[in-house]
Amino acid sequence: MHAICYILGKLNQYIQTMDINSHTIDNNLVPLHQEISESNSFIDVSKWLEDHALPYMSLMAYYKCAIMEVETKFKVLNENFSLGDDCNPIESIKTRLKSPKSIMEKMIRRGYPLTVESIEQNLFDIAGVRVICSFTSDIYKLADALLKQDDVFLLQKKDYIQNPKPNGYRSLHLIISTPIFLQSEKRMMKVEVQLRTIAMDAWASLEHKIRYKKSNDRLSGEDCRQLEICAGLCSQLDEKMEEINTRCGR
Ligand code: 0O2
Repeated sequence: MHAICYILGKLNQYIQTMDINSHTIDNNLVPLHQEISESNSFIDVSKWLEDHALPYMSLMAYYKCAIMEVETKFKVLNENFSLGDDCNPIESIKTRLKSPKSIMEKMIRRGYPLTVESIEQNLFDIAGVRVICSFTSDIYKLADALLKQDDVFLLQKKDYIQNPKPNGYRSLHLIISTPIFLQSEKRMMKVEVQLRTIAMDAWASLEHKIRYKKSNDRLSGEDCRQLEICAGLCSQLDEKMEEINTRCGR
């Protein structure tokens, strides 16, 4: 398993710097093949690459394309809304491709077979687009506008703003399916979209950092309670800002 993670990690590094043309993939594989051969002589590298690495690399490249498509959709909506309201609803957009380590961990945790097909079938959050909005109302306005588009299909919606997680986490999560157009095919790809306000994002980022630092050791009950209180304060901040903004006639 360690070897697979290592190789997938290396593959991901290569994907960051190349386009999805298959000829380019082949050329990029030559130095990669050498590097892996030297450090993992105990596996049949050529066969492994042929059977798993190329399909994995292609799949990750498709997810990268899907991220670009969805990010562009939000940038277009931001421009469009700013024409009407004279105010941009989006503060920033962050994107990420799930790392090979996280993919493997989730596949194992959920007991799915470790194949490329199974990764595509079972994981919905490989491509992630996080949209940080100014106000809570902007989140729903943007989500509605995105879901109205005729090439966006909603697969799953989790509204952690209306129903926050027990620890206080708030965000709107959408799993959508949307097409990418390749040289000779159209491919439907799943993308996880998370929409949050600045306050929700600040809380989630800091909570993630604190929890990550603890890693193997669980947070104490008191620390969990304090984090929940902070989430409540962020929620109040959002409500107040929304109120003021509405009063100011936006
Ligand atoms: P990353 O690197 O941010 O993507 P699972 O994915 O198995 O945990 P599920 O039901 O598929 O569970 O997804 P869920 O809980 O709807 O959303 C998962 C993602 O939402 C997480 O991704 C986080 O980004 C975010 N999230 C959910 N709950 C919390 C929370 O309590 N605190 C923070 N900071 N973020 C949260 P990943 O994969 O954990 O990481």
